[in-house]
Amino acid sequence: MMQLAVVGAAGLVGQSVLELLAERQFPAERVFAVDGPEHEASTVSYGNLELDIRQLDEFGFENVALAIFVAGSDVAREYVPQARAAGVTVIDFSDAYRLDAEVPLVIPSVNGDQLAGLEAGALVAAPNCTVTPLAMALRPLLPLQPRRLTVATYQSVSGAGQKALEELAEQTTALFSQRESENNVFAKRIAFNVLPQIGQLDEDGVSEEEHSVVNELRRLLQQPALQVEASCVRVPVFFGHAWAVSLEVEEDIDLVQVRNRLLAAGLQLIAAEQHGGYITPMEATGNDGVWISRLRKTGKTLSFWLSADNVRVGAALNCVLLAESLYKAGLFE
Ligand code: 11C
Repeated sequence: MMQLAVVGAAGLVGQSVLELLAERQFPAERVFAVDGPEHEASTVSYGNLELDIRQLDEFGFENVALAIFVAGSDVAREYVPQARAAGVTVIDFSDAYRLDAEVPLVIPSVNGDQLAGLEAGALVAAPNCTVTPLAMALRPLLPLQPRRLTVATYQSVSGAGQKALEELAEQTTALFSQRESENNVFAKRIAFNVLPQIGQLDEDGVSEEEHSVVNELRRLLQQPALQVEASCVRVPVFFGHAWAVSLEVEEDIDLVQVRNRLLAAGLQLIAAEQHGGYITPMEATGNDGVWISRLRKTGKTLSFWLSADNVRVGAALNCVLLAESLYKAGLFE
């Protein structure tokens, strides 16, 4: 039996990680909830228990075998090395280590082989929540020999954290009450609007989120030459991301075979006659599905609509699946 820490436990992803650990009965003897001082909550739910939130700068990592970091890249850069120095195995959901050649970037169902041979004290990076469901949907399509991916994302505000949820709620209420409201998290009003920028733009006008999609996908799919055109957009939706995907491939596309491949990989494939023909972010929220709808082809281009719960499936579940994989590999015995 082992002990584990969730760092960033008070945040949206942290709470979801704790919920999933309890739901899936992760075999931990004890779970510590850890976070920085900026959160007001003093406890957080873990199954039927309320865990006290421990201060990160006072936490003794030597007490745990595994730490799941869901606290952003600044915290990861400062505290992941400290945890590893204490012999702790770390799963980090931030962009601090995702492109580090020394650190595997892993989704178990996509490239779980990258976990082979890891030992206690290892660091594993978990991809961006905009990348994980997309990589899961694309992985079964690799035999078609993808040449070029064009993807537009429709990202809910929960991807930007609790304060972003509050900003959308406040702006929406203010508009109905004919009150002024402020833009703090987002550069422009998000309520009843869409914003075509997530993260800073580089000198070529490409956003951080778009770079994340390109670089992490290439790494996860082991397709370093795949051409990827990503346009990442924030939409006024609280939970659930969506993607409009077009994949140009070398091989002829047989839609029956494609459907079979997607189903065999565990994806939720919606036919035209089911659920009104497509699954929206609202319907994808609160469950573990990676939902593919409106599958169609034009010549050698396969297109579909993808939806998933960004907090649960895009972020927290992959961290918990990684923890389960490492546990099964015997890292904590
Ligand atoms: C969003 N996917 O939806 C982004 C958040 O893990 O690098 C990106 C944070 C990350 O806003």
